Amino acid sequence: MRYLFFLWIILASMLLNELYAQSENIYKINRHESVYIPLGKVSFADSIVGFNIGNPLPFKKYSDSSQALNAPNYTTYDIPNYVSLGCKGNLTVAFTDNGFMNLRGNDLYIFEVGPSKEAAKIEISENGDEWIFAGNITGGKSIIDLEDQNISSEKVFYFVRITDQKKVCNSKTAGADIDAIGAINCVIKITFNTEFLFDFDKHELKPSADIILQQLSETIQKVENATILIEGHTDSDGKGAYNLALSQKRCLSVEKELIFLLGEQSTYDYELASYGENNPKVLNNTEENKQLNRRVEITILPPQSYYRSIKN
Ligand SMILES: [Ca+2]
Ligand SMILES: [Ca+2]
Ligand SMILES: [Ca+2]
Repeated sequence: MRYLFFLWIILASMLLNELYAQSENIYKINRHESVYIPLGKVSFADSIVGFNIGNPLPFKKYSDSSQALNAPNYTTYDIPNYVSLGCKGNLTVAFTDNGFMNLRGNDLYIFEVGPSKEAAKIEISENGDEWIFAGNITGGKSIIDLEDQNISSEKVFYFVRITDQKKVCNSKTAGADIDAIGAINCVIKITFNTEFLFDFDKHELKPSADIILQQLSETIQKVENATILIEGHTDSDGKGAYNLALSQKRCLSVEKELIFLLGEQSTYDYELASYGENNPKVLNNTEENKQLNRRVEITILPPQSYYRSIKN
């Protein structure tokens, strides 16, 4: 019986730890609801690319587009911690210290605030030029799952465009009211040419790799809990099986060094994927292209505990 009691204490404290870890990154939507953004404050839009204010206009005090950046800070309707787009207006934002992907579950959360929920169209882009329809927010639904539009789960997106759908045009905050734009499936993806990390045909990190991985570990430490995905690729020179083994060993070397730099006790999950020459970025037909294909890709994404906690 006593053992059962202790077991219960251990389980309860594990549960509390898990809840505590999550509470850091919970953002209020309204008085009763909140949304969990797994990688926290890095996940929000960082800069304004363009703002075409709609017509009729909102009152001037509600038309500062920079209010849509960073973590949500809406308090009340009267305090303009948000931007009103105006009727049919559109706002384009960039993510500069993170991107987002179509991974499991919901991918974006649009913090549309105020008394009326105004419909808006959401589009996304990798480069700010080519746009893909990502869904609509309407009637209090502010969540976007890119899976609904069959959007590739390989691509990283860095831009969001929000266009008001002319639902509420006559209030002092005409158009959709945007407090913040958050990436639920936030990622930080960095690609290294293998030459910076390894000598030709070797899998031991070269001394000059230290500073690169040190900087990488500082970037990783901006988020408390995350999965670190390490993917290794080679060009097509040499035998396929040999290249696969080489990229595997290189991934292990990077993982080992990151564990050393971040500390064995840290809360990061590691995932390794080695492709050898099987997943080239470009055709292996020139020396320059081969160099582009020899790469290690590091993706920081939400922790495995988050994906275990969501249903779909
Ligand atoms: Ca950001
Ligand atoms: Ca998704
Ligand atoms: Ca805001």
